[in-house]
Amino acid sequence: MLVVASDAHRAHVSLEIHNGIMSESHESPERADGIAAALAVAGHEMVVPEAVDLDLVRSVHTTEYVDFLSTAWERWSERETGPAAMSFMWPARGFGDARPDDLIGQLGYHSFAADTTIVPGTWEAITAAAAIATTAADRLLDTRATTYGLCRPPGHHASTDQFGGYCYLNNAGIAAQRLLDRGAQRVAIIDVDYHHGNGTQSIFYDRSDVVFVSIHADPREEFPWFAGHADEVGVGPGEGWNLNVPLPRGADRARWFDALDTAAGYLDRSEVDAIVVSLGVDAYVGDPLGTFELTTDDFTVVAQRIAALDRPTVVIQEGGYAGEALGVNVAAFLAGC
Ligand code: OKS
Ligand code: ZN
Repeated sequence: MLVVASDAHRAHVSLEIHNGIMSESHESPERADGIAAALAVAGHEMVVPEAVDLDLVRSVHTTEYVDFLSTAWERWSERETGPAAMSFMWPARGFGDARPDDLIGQLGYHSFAADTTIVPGTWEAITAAAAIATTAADRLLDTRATTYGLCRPPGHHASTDQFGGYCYLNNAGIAAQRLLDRGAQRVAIIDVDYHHGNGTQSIFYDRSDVVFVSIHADPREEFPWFAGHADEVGVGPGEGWNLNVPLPRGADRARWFDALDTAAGYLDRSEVDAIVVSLGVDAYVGDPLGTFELTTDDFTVVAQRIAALDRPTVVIQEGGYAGEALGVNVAAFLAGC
């Protein structure tokens, strides 16, 4: 399978507040390097992406947000000495939605969590990840064969104008928009990451041309806590085009595969002509951020079930943090495509 990847992600070494301590993010450069190494061993063809298409990025995100991301580190470094740009206040319930002029206020306005910071290499990495998603979509359309975009940082938590959950630009959303721009009538994004893809959901919530389907840990007991419930079905023209299948923390393999049947059945009925897979592999039994129990071999079966939908498919990397097993699990998934 064609794998689109870049080394540009390495410059992005972010911090997160975890267990009350500021430390290096779980979302590390070793993740993508480990996946690339495992995919090279498996014999996949690797190519670098074309230059990023910022007009495409701006059709998924607001111009204000993209401009903010492109300048945030420089603005931070001119006045702050901390190693990573982040806010310490977010517009929670009861506050207004006016965008502040000040940098710290804008960092709060454009984010939703204390797990995601902006560092010197962030812009380079996130634009490379968006380019990877775009090139993976383009090569799919050129060849009709499934492609994989090794995006890092991930994207499914990023909305039109907010970063968080280690995500800044919504790579899967950018791939889906590219498929639409090149002729697809309706695209499905199936998100199998352990965490709900709140950003992807929100970007396409009022649209019927992108169907979002997600299997994830129930937000009543897991990040991102404020989105991902089963009653979130879309609004306006998007009503009925969003399906969440939340599972309790610790759900076993049988329950997970039942959820996949539900998701796949819904997709098959949705008349989509292309599929984007948001491939988080943090539903793995050994993942430090997950509580599900999928095995390495299960990821091959998941891919086979999605491949049986028989639509042109592009696979975009999201989460997964299980050290050496991360790359092995991604390779297992690609083996089933
Ligand atoms: C605790 C970790 C917060 C969860 C971030 C989830 C990132 C992810 N500091 N999303 O799919 O994998
Ligand atoms: Zn995740």
